[in-house]
Amino acid sequence: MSLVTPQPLTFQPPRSLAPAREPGAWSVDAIEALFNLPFPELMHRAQQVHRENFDPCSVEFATLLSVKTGGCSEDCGYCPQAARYDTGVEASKLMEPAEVLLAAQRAQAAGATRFCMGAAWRAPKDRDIEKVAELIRTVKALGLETCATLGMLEDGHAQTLQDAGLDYYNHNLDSAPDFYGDIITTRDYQDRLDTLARVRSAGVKVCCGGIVGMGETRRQRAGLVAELANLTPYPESVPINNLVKIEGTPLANQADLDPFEFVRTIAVARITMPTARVRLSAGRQQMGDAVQALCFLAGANSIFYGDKLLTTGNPDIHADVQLLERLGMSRQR
Ligand code: SAM
Ligand code: DTB
Ligand code: SF4
Repeated sequence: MSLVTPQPLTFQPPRSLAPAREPGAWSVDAIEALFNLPFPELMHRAQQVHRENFDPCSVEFATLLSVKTGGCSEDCGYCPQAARYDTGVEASKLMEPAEVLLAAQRAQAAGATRFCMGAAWRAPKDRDIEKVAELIRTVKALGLETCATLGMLEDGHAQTLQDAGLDYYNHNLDSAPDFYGDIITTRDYQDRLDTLARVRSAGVKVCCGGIVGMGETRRQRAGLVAELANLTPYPESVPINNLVKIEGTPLANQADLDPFEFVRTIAVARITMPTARVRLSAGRQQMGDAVQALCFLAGANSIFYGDKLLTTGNPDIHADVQLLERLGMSRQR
């Protein structure tokens, strides 16, 4: 019989093994080289970086709510909310604070720690910002972390949102600069970078990622990650979405991405943005438990939690809780 009493496993991050990198230091070549690594090698590197910076068994739960749905003037080729595509999504007005409060209370009771409000706007108007600021105050008062995604922001908008208690602003680069124009023509890459700069300078944390599986090449996936990793500083939160194919949009019949390529994208995001929350975002419902588990091994440590994303489905909350239990993982508190 052993005389040694087993100690409970507690997480202690080792001292950093990752070399410090200058801002802007990631070339597309270097990131493509990571993508090209043998899968076990890539996963090993991603796990090393993950463990240096996070408890690898803990996952953040963020709940989404579409506070203003559909009727959007933009032409984003993936989006169910663009008015110009016949997707069956009905346009609605901005929700009232009381409705949002109920949804946020439900999310919190179910275990979410972050609440993200999305609006299908190209860019909010001044009066929209005032109304969303009220929604942010309402959610923040519950003790939840707040996030909003409202489209492009003008000078002053981010500051008003920050004053109301906004913790994060989500605005995605979506794809590599040299693929972007195949997907969206009504606003350009620089517009997005300008909004991200306004968010940063108002002291709101940046949530910025993209979508894979839109027909881009591996090099273009590397190009997207390079843009994200070279933001100075890189985003605190990085949502990696797998395209959800929507009937009526130009990308409705896009071929499926190899799931291992999606996992590789997560791993490369983790290695290049070591302290970011890398969120396994849209596309989980179509993914299966085993691929999701690989994403956690690759360094994903956040999910959208709740039966709905903005307009499309997401795994049932009980299934998510069970998945983490089966993996011996837990939600971040
Ligand atoms: N209208 C605002 C904007 O475009 O910034 C905010 C909401 S928009 C729906 C937020 C993000 O959702 C998009 O940038 C895109 O990355 C993601 N998204 C939208 N439709 C998607 C789809 N079908 N599959 C995967 N991700 C999607
Ligand atoms: C992000 O990167 N993905 C979320 C959130 N940020 C706003 C949105 C996913 C939307 C998927 C399609 C839909 O449900 O309408
Ligand atoms: Fe509009 Fe945003 Fe959808 Fe583009 S992604 S069509 S801006 S709601």
